Amino acid sequence: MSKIVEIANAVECGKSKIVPELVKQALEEGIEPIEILNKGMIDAMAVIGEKFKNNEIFVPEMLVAARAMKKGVEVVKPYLSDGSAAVKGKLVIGTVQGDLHDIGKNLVAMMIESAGFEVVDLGVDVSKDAFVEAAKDPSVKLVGLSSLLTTTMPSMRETVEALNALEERPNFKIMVGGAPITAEFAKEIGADIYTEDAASAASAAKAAV
Ligand code: B1M
Repeated sequence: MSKIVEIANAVECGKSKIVPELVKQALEEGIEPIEILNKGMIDAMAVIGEKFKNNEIFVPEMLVAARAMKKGVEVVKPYLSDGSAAVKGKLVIGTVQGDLHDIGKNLVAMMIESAGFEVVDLGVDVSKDAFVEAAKDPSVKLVGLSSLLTTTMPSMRETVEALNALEERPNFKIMVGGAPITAEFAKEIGADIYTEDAASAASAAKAAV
């Protein structure tokens, strides 16, 4: 069995203690860090999502898989930096109100940080007002909103509306993403940038400032 398959299986089974060790071994074998992340961990979470949708697993299993992935990401994180040392600006990021999913948001924050940004992570279930307060800081160049639930898309819309009404709006760009978000939705709600995944979020962030 390849190391990538071993990692994916361990993430799917929620083996938090084993995943970091397997990730270390994969790195020692010379497997590209981005492949470990994409094929070993992100793809495993997609499988988990399908199983949940089909009622093959339930919330506790999703939770343990998520924890296992987080442990693996901690190991691979230092290897994902693109070497951009200079601070390009500040990113404020969070998952919108009502939504507790943070793995994707954390990956986006991590990749943008690796691309040379200072990151202020507001966490999950972030209110419109908290985003607005954070965006008033004149050094903020990007505000990132993540939503994983169709039911929290209205929350993203309201937050973007509030950010668009700010006097400081010319200082920053608004980036949105998450599984149910599309480029059309981003445009409709008045966000500047939509990206599908963490790697393209980092490229778009660099291009935006
Ligand atoms: Co939940 N969940 N979940 N969940 N969960 C989904 C999202 C779901 C699609 C599963 C399914 O039904 N197939 C479904 C949503 C359905 C819908 O809305 N249409 C769902 C549901 C229903 C729920 C609950 C309602 C379940 C319940 O309680 N009955 C509940 C809601 C809780 C809440 O938020 N209020 C819930 C709870 C949970 C857990 C807490 C158990 C756990 C989250 C743990 C955590 O995040 N700490 C969890 C998990 C793990 C998932 C799945 C399985 C995996 C999500 C994930 O981490 N993916 C998910 C199924 C799936 O996505 N296939 C599911 C891996 C991650 C790397 O991808 O987050 O998409 P993703 O991020 C990507 C891109 O989307 C993008 O880049 C990231 C990296 O490449 N991206 C951005 C994300 N944010 C971005 C921001 C950007 C740019 C790009 O710019 C700022």
